[in-house]
Amino acid sequence: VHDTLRGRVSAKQGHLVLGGLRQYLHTMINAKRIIILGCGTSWHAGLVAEYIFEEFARIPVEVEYASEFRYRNPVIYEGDVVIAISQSGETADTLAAIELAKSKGAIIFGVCNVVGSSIPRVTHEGAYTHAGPEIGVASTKAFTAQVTVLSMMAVMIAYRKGTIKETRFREMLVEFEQLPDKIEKALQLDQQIQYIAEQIKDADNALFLGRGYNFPVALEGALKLKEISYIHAEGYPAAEMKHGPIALIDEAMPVVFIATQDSSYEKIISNIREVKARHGKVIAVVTEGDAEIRHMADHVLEVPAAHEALMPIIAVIPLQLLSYHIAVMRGCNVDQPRNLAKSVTV
Ligand code: F1P
Repeated sequence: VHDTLRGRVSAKQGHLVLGGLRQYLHTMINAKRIIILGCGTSWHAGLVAEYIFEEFARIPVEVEYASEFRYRNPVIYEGDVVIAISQSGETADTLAAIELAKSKGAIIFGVCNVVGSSIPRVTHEGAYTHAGPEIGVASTKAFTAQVTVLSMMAVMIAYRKGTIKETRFREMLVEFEQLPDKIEKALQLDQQIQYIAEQIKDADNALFLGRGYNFPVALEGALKLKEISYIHAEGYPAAEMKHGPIALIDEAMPVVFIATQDSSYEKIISNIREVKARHGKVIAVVTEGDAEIRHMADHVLEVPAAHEALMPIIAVIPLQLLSYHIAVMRGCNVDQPRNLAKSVTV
């Protein structure tokens, strides 16, 4: 995906990446709803996809943990489209959820990383993320690649469905094209992130907050910190803070905001104010050149501007690096965290 985006992405090349979509494009375009299934990081990628599919393609989307879906009695209609997301392609819960949906007549589309794994073999069609092997157990580049592929699917379906016009489609292609360079820039934050990691590495808890497209990024940032550094972390939609988590905030609580300039920017600024008023330590991922949050937050991490729908692909990078450095400083094995398996096959 990275290589394809590096070259010129034309509608034709887009078709190549999403070759598997061709046969089921009409099914997707006409779908009454899409059910997205996954576990862990893959579920978070599904949440980002929900936002972009609904906004661009105007198709109702439900996102559910495969581990929950498989054990309840969900309503599945013949012709429902299920998108199953998995890095390993071996997750037992996702496989079981696919079998259940398939038995009720759903069309299953897989988004997997490992070529030839079990999930692509039981789906009707799919797209590989081609992120390369995940060396560590915790998914990182797989998330970036999953969200990229799902976003490309949503934009392409929206265009073919007519819910976005040619100009918007072209604008999005340029946005995709620019992603690799923006990701490179986000990776250059490494030294600054090391410094921040040093300041918060001894925390017992951390909170991650975001709105809109950045809400799933907050969930993913919290999951990465839990998985590899064993710090208890919670991700929340920032607007939910006042419904409970605000009680946790004091000077010992690092609060990571994903506060890039998008349609909820003003709202997230007031959330940052609320945390600062309670002496929380604010680390904010902001858009390059942001002048306002700089004066409020304890630390800011500037990432390049992008369309808000694609911001998760960039904004997650500093959070992955933050977890990585904290884990290393705490002496944790980042590649093989305790109790976690690369493929959860039972
Ligand atoms: C799902 C997952 C990963 C997580 C860990 C355990 O795997 O929850 O997101 O990082 O490796 O499994 P998958 O279905 O995406 O392979």
